[in-house]
Amino acid sequence: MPDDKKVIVALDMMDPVVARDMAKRLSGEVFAFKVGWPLILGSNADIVVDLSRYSKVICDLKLADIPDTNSWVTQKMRENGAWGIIAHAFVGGDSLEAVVKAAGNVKTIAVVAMSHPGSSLFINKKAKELVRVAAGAGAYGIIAPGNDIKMLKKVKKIAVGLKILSPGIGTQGGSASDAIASGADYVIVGRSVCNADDPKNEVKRINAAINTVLAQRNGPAT
Ligand code: 3DU
Repeated sequence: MPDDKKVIVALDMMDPVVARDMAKRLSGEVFAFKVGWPLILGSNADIVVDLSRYSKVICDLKLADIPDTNSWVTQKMRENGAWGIIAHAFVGGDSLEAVVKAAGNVKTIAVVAMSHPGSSLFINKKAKELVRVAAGAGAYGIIAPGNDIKMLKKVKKIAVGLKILSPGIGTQGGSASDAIASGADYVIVGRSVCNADDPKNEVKRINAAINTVLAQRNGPAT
């Protein structure tokens, strides 16, 4: 059965009990959950094992270290059942390759551009080069901002064979349907889902908006 969900929910919270409850509620509606430092520190990384029962888990540690250190952290996340791991591309091909190698079947996703205002100072100026670093290292995909459509389109043109995962949706101003229409394969949404009165309904609403874009792109089913 094709995996038709395109929403990755960022569980940005410290409390593993709250995260588990949210994952239970949203399981079946998402492509994956993304967990970052707050939850990993709050749970001693066991949350990755726990949440894997509900969906795929992407560990967003934004690794940016020397190859050996990147490799150790990646191995730990792999042992805990991660589906994906996010690392920075700006540290260079050797550090990213170390993640890809240690990850094995776990997907490596490289950050090539970011969504916050400060990213215009350094990282986003190098986005094209960083896409090449990601491709050269054998990454599965890249992170590119869903609230900067110009950047997303620029990156999409050269990201051949790489999946694009786009944060910056909702609270940071981006729209899921615009991001998908502009080349994102998946959108990452945190606060606007987790803080919604009805998070499940909010994910369903985003899924429906994305499906409309995809139906327009693919034309009527034959
Ligand atoms: O703004 P939101 O609450 O939807 O959360 C976005 C998530 O995506 C959050 O976990 C953040 O760490 C991550 N992220 C970005 O927001 C922007 C990036 O460039 C990369 C990751």
